[in-house]
Amino acid sequence: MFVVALCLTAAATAAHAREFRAADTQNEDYPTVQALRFMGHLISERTGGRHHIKVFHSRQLGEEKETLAQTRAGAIDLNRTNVALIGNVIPSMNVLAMPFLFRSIEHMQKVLDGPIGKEILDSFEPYGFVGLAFYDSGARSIYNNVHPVRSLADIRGLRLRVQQSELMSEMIRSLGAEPVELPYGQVLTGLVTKLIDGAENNWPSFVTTGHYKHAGYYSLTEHTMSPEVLVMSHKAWMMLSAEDRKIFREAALRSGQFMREKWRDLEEQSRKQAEGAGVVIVTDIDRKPFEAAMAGLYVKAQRDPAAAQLIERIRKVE
Ligand code: GTR
Repeated sequence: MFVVALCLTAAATAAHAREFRAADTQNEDYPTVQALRFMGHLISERTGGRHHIKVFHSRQLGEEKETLAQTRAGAIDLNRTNVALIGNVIPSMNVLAMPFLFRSIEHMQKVLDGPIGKEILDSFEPYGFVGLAFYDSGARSIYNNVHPVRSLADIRGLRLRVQQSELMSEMIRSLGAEPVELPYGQVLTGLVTKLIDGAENNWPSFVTTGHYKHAGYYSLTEHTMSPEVLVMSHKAWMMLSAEDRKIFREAALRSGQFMREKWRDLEEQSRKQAEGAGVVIVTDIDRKPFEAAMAGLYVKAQRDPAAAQLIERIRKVE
């Protein structure tokens, strides 16, 4: 009887041992990818080797729009994307990408590390996802290869690549530029072939992709601080025991802390690299007209009472 019970337990454990596939668009050494690996080590360790995470970086599983659809369907287990992409599906994610919402990186971290961040992560299940953690992503700024951008007049008419996100398109359109939605992996070719005049992103993405070699003007517009988010497919989550879910959640949160230090270093290093390569960095920008031009986005977003409330709560965090 005892032997039978033991065998059954072993069989059940083996049946639940799994390799989880994680998608990330960034390159092998990018902080988000390192964080996913770190999380995988923690999980293997804490489950006694039962569970593993295999990280597919550099868009090996596809671009964010597609991998999100696959994660939702359960074909990919874990996915690290920018909130602007998942915002097409989950409205609260678009709130986090709103222009000039966060006053500073510290403000953003306080919101995401606190009760608001937790509530947001806990609200994904109706959409087929489970929210595990936020990762830092700094601020996004506009870069181009035509001329230095200091004012709205300089932006007018530029063809700027944006993520495949309606909100990001609207943001750039409201500044008077022409948004071109392209997947991340096509931006470099877009710059080289002059399909686009520029794009917008944080320092590490601008540099690790090589965009800085083809867009010599980087203007610190810092128009959005859309963070990164790590989600798990609801289907994969349902296969985990209560104990394993706790392990996954804890490992994800620790990976967020681990990532922060790597992020800060890379941000600084990337800026220096761009500067060293001769990129003109425009810092003297009056952001007030930018904010005013984008105000309509708030009017639209606040028509949804849940979004309006979330925006207000975020603004109130000191
Ligand atoms: C990066 C982000 C990626 C991707 C990319 C983009 O900052 O880390 O997940 O969204 O921007 O612009 O496509």
